[in-house]
Amino acid sequence: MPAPSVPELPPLTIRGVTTFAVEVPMTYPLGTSAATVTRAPLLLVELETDEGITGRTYLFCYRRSVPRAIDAVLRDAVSVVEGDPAAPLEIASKLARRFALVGVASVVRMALSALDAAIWDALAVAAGAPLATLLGARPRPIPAYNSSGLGLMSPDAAADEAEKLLAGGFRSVKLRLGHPTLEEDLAVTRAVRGRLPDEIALPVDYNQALSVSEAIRRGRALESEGIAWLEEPTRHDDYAGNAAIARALSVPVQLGENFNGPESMIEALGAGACDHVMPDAARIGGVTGWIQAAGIAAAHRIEMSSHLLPELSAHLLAATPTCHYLEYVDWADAILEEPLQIADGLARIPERPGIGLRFRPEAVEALSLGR
Ligand code: SMN
Ligand code: MG
Repeated sequence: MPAPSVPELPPLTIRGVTTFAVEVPMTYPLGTSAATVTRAPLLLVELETDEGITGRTYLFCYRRSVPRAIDAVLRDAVSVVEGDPAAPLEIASKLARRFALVGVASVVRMALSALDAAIWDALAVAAGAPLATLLGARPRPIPAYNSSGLGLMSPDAAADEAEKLLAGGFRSVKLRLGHPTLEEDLAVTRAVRGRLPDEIALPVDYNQALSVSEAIRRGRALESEGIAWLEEPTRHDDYAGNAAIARALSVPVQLGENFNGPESMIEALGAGACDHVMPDAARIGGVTGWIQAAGIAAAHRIEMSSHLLPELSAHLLAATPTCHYLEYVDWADAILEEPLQIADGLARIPERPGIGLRFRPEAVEALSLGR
C-alpha cells in the first residue's frame, strides 16, 4: 500500500540576498538617556531562494552607519550558506561556527538574526501560512504598548504626547527617564501619570543611565507613582547589580533588549537580574533564538515582551507561552505596503503568509541611504 501523502513544505534552497538601507522620519523624536533618535535607519532584507520564493524581514539599526555594516556581514553569511537547504537550525549552527572567531554579537548577531528571520519568512510563505502558525500558534490579537514617542522631555510636553500616543486604543505607553535629577524624573512621571486614565499601564525605561545605588534610590521614589516596570535601570550586562536593584524594589525590573542570544537570558534569570524579559528578535537570534528564549521564560514562568520590530514580534509573541506586551513603534509604516494594524490596543497579526511584509518601492527609493 502506498504511504499516505503527507503535506510537506516545499524544500527551499538559499540563493542570495538583496538589501535596501533606508532612513525613515519618525513622527516623534525619541530622546533616550543614551542618545536622541530622530530618524530610524532600517535595513530591509529580501532573501532569494532557487525556488523563486522570497523571505523578507527588516532590522532597526540605531545609527546611520550601521545598515551598511550589517549588510556587509549579511552578504558574507549568505555566501557561506548559498546552495544550502533553508533549514534554520542547521544554518544557525553552521554560521555560529563560521563566525565564532569574530564573535557573534552586535552587528554580526543582527545580520545572522535577520538571515534567520528571512529564512523563516520564506518557509511560511512557501507553506501559505502566517509565521505564527508555522510556530505552532494561531494568529491572535497581542496586547501592545505604544513606544513611538515619549522620549526625555518636559513634564507638560510629555503629558501632551502621552495622550496623543493613546490613539488606536492603546492601554499602555512607555516613558523614557534618566533626566539629570530624580526630581525631574518624578515631575515628568507625575505629569504623564496624572494625564492618563488609571487603567493605562506606564512602563519607564532608563536605558542603562544609573549606578546601582542611584537606581535603587530612584526606583524607590518611583514605585509608588503607578509605573508598570523599571527598564534597564543600570548597565544591561551587570546582572549582579540588576539583581540587587530587583531585590530592593517591589516594582518589576525589566531587561532583555540587549540579551545576546538565549544564553544571556539564562544567565540573567539565573542571577535574578530581572522580573520580566523583553528580548529583541534581532539580538536574541531571530525566530530560532526567540523560540528558545520563549522556552526559557516559560520554564521560569516569567512574563516576556518584545523590543521593537513589532511586525515580526507579533507572530513571535503569539507563540510565546508567557506573552506579556508587544512594544509597538510605527517607524516602518512609511515603507510598508500594509503597516501593522492596531485596534483597541491590540496588534492584529495579518492573515497573509509569512511575517506579512511587503516593501513600497517608491518609499524605499525616496528614503534610500544609498549604497
Ligand atoms: C529604545 C532605545 C533606542 C532605540 C529604540 C528603543 C528603548 C526601548 O530602549 O526599549 O524602546
Ligand atoms: Mg528599552
